[in-house]
Amino acid sequence: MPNIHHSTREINCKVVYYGPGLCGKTSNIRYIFNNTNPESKGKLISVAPENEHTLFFDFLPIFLGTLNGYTLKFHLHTVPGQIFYDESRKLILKGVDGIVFVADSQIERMDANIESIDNLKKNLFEQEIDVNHIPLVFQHNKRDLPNILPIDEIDRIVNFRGSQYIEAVALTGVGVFETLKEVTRLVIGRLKESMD
Ligand SMILES: Nc1nc2c(ncn2[C@@H]2O[C@H](COP(=O)(O)OP(=O)(O)O)[C@@H](O)[C@H]2O)c(=O)[nH]1
Ligand SMILES: [Mg+2]
Repeated sequence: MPNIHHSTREINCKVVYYGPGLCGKTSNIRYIFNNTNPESKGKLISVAPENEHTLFFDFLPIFLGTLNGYTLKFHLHTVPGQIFYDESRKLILKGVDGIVFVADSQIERMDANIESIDNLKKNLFEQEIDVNHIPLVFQHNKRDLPNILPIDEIDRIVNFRGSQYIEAVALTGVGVFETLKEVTRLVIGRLKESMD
């Protein structure tokens, strides 16, 4: 559930960009950071790991207006994709309100996509979060590359829930704000249900 602070009239929502290593998670966050007004964002923090005990992530707070008189703040996080950073992923997933699964459209990355989906399901299950209920958007990224799967094929492989998907080239920003808009729409929808 989003964190509602009644004293400061602030609602904090957590969105996590999940996916295999090098699929384009950090590129999404960088593009959002570089194309958001200074007054609508906080600092972009990126931390590189030295070992599995160092949390490896990107973190960007953005402000998205108000809801019922409360300031809406979204905290965007990425997880490290590589298999061995599972402890970091578990920590970053704690208290998640919405997920963007970034899939790498390249044919040779399908196994990595599937592995990451299975890992997401496992880690959500461990936190007793229903993978079929949490706000979730799929972003099929790297659509500019030549060696990619047709869109309906990659969607059939990774989109186990038949959720909304967006085609993207995160490097140049294609689909990046569309993805953010869709996940925040879902999270805000859930929030409104809980406030009724
Ligand atoms: N051609 C292409 N390259 C991309 C795209 N998105 C990311 N990349 C590149 O893929 C590499 C990994 O991207 P990054 O955002 O760091 O992936 P992360 O590991 O998921 O955070 C970088 O060299 C990016 O420039 C894309 O849509 N198209
Ligand atoms: Mg990254």
